[in-house]
Amino acid sequence: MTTPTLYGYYRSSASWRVRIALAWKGIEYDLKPIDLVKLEQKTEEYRKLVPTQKVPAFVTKDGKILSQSQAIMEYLEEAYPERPMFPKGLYQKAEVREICQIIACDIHPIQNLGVLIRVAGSDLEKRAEWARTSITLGFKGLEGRLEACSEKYCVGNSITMADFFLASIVGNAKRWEVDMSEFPIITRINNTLSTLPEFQSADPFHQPDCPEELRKN
Ligand SMILES: N[C@@H](CCC(=O)N[C@@H](CS)C(=O)NCC(=O)O)C(=O)O
Repeated sequence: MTTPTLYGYYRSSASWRVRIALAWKGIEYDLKPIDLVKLEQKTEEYRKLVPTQKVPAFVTKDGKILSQSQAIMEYLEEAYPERPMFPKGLYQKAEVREICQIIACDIHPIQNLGVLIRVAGSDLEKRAEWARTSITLGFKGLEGRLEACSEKYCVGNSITMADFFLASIVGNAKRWEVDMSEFPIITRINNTLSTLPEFQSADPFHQPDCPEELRKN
């Protein structure tokens, strides 16, 4: 048994949600930063480890590797049952997965770095416009869904995995200057989450691989 390892990048929202889960569960881990801007995910060495060449990836305490943030988090849920990330009810559990997938499958992929480069090349303004529009369209559906299932948090009154996905995608929305005034429920839940220590410590600007000039104390 060894200390688990997270391969991630400070600004990657998929890595961010796994960091929140690790903090939530109180799991100690080693961080191996993969600098996406320097294309370290494209090296042969990383490809051998993670054939999809994306972050996050997680090496378990018994040395097994996993990629895909939701798969990693569901593994953590079963391997470390303290502080559950799912509610007990069958329907509520499915709602948590539904919110996670709205974010991970419908919103996140169309605004990630690989897509921005393909649609806009090095034109930073065009990249920002694409990301902003994609997140805005996705948030319309997310806001509508949350109207039905949210209370204090995304699903009811307990923190769940859905909140980890929400906090990280709102981080991207802020980065691309999405007008959040259209999304009062998303904003309210995110404001509550951002006061909690597990969310603060997982924030991109508190990570060791965050450049000095962006780092928060
Ligand atoms: N569905 C994956 C998404 C992984 C993903 O898109 N990661 C991005 C960073 S957030 C990445 O590694 N991008 C590098 C690239 O596209 O070259 C997950 O949830 O883990």
